[in-house]
Amino acid sequence: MVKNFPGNFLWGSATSSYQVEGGVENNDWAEAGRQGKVPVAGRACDHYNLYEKDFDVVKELGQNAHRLSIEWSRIEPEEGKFDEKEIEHYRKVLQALRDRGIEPFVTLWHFTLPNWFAKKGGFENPKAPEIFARYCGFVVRRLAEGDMAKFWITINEPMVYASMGYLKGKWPPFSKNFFRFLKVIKTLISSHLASYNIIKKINPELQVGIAKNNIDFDSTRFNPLGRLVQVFRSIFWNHYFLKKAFGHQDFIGLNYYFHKHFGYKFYEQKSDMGWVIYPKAIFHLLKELKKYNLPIYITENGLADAKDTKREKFIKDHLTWAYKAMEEGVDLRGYFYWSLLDNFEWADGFGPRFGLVEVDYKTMERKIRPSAWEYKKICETNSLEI
Ligand code: IFM
Repeated sequence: MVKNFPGNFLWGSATSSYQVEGGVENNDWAEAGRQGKVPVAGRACDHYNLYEKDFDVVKELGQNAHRLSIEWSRIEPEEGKFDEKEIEHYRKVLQALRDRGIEPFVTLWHFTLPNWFAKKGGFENPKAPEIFARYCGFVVRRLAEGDMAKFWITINEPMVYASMGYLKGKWPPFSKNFFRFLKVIKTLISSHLASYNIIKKINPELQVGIAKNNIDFDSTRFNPLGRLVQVFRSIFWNHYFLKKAFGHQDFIGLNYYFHKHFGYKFYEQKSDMGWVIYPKAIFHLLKELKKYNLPIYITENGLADAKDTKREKFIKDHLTWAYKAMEEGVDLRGYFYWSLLDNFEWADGFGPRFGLVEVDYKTMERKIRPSAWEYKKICETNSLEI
């Protein structure tokens, strides 16, 4: 059976600056790395220098869109001082995508804080929304001109950031404090609102959204307590931020990785990181997002699979369920596999292999994995044969 996607559907893959660029020294992750609290990204994939070659690969793989992020600590290395040289770098990066006919999705903030901002309390600082919006305004004013980039994501996975950094204590600033966690969520919401307003003021035509990591909180229908708990979890984790941002989003970016069942359930399929593989969840989550009445892009979906034995089926199964959601009225407009390249997986370092493209971190050589050629067939034919 062939499933044909709409003609203008966007097919791509995603990365983020600190995870792939290399040479980033001036942010909180690099600092925590120097202190031995987290692994060090160091040269990462050297994408800062090799981006043209990497975009040749994106093109070769038949993708018509690409999601990347801007490293705030490069653009604003000191408070209020903006580095034109780095803006020029990202202008070239976006131009390189345009030259290849690839639509950029630009994330303004993907987890890493410039050191000066971290020292000021980061997103706990009540002035953070103003500070963040000033940075976003600067970048967008410089980079959105002449149709260079139409799609902008202000914040990547706010709940994951708040939870890993302020509740679980695994990421900078390594706090385990529920009140700080709530405070950061609140400030991230205000930061999104402030940056949305500034971007729309610069150019109302630009499409601005958030990349939201939503979890499929499941339970059997025979467990009323389980169901209730899962509904509350979903209201808080999946919808609180989106509801607060209501009226200040032109699209929703869905990052899907997690399905959580209330109580024990055996799952046969897991990724190299032990994450359950449960493609139907993407259908549940997309259907849940329908009520916002906004276009949706799957801005991340992927797995760590070093041997590349599960990735092809993973992509096809998730797309099959995403397609079903579209058949049921969900306005889904694009899919970005995470990730284009193997990269720095935060506290897990370089172990997990998420890439469509394998990276040899010693030689920086790239090798396209077999599953990427299968994904290419989908991207190029704009259809999925199952
Ligand atoms: O690598 C991360 C990315 O930075 C944010 N979303 C989830 C990915 C896999 O853990």
